[in-house]
Amino acid sequence: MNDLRIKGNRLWDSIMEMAKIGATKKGGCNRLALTDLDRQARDLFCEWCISVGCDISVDQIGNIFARRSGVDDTLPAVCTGSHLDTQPTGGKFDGVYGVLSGVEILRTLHENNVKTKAPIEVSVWTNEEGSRFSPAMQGSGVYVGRFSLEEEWDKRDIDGIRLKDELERIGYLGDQKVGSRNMGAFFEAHIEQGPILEDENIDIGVVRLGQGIRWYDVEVVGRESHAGTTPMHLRADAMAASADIISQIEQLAGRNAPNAVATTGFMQIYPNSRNTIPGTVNFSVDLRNPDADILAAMDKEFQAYCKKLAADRGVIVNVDHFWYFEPVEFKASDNVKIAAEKMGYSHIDIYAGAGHDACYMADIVPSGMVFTPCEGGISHNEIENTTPEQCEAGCNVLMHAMLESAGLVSVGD
Ligand code: HGY
Ligand code: MN
Ligand code: MN
Repeated sequence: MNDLRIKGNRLWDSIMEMAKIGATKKGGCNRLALTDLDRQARDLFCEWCISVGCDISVDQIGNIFARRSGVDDTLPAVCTGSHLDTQPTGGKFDGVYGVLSGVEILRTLHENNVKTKAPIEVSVWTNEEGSRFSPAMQGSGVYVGRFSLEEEWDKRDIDGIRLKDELERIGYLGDQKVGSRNMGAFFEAHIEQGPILEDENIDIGVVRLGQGIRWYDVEVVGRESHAGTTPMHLRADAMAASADIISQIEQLAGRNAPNAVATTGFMQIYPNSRNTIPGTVNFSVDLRNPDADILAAMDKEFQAYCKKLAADRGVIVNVDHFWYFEPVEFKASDNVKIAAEKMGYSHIDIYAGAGHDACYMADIVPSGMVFTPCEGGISHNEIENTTPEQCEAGCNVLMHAMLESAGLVSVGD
C-alpha cells in the first residue's frame, strides 16, 4: 500500500480542464458561487466521480458528496473536499486543487482496485469564498450547524438575487438534510496562499490551526451636498469618514503585527457622483488573527474608534459585526505528518491564514489540512500558480492520510 501513488499528470490535466470554466484573459478564473459557470464546474465534478463508480448526493444548501463504498459501509466515511467557486479575480487552484485531488484519489483507488474498510467521500462545499453571498464557508457552515439553513437560503447578492432561488435555478437544491452524513474524518488539500512553503523550499504544510476571522458591514451616513459650495467645516462627508476608518484598520493591524491582518475589499458610494459630497458609504471590514484574545481586542478597538469618529465628524457609523469565526485546531494533522514522512516529503507545521471548509468540519470530526506551495504566495489573483510536482506531492500525502484513517483491506484483485 505504501507505494500507491496518484497520477500527477492526470491531476494537473483535470485542474487545467476545470480552469477553462470561467477562464479570464489573465489566466485566472471568475466562477462565482451558484452562477451558470459554478453549475458547469459542479456537473463536470459529478461526471468525473460517476465515471469511477461513485454515488452522488446533494444536500439542501447544494453541498455535493461523491461516495465510494468501503468493505463495511456502516463505518463513518473518511472525507476530503474543498470548493469550486472562485473570487472574481480568482486563480486556477484555490479550492479546485482540493476538490480535484479528491477526484484523483478516487481514480487511483478505482484503477488499482483498492478496497478500504470505511467508505471514502469527496465533497464540493457551496460558496466557500463568500464573495457573491456572505459569509464565507457558507455551505460547510450550514452543514455543521454554524449557520441556519433558512437564513442562508434567504441571503441575497448585490443584485438582490436570493441564494435558494439560484440553487434551484442551477439544479443543485438537494433534498438531503444538511449535516446528516455519517462522517468520521475530514481532510482538505489546498495551496498555502502564502509565501512560507516556497520561501523555505518545503513540499508540505502540516496545518495545525486555522486563524480567527471577523467580518463587518460598515455603513457611514453623512449628508450629500455640493462639492463646490459647501465649506469644509460644514460638511458631513461619508467618504472622508470612511477613509479615516479604513486607514485606521490598517494601523490597527500594524499595532498587532506580525500576525494581524485587516482588509476592506468591498465598497459602495452613494450617490457616487464626482461633484456631490457622498452622503452614504457602505464597505466591508475583514479582521484576522491566529490568537482569539488579540482578535477580540482588535474588535473592541475598531468599534470604539468608529463610535468616536462618528461623534467627531457628525456622521452616523453603523457597524454590523455579522460573522465571527474563532481560531480552530486541526486534530487529524498527525495523519498528514505521518503520510509526508512515509513518502519522504519535507514538511513543516503551519497555520492557515485563509478560511477553509475544513475549519468548520473540525467542529464535527477530526480534521486535517495539507498545504502545498504556491508561486510568490499569491492567491485571489489571476496569476495564482503552482507546479504539477507540488500538486502531486500534496495529493499523495492527502491520499495516504485518508487511507490511514479509512483502513486498507486490499490492493489489486
Ligand atoms: O476568506 C477566506 O479566507 C477564504 O478565501 N474564503
Ligand atoms: Mn479556498
Ligand atoms: Mn479563496
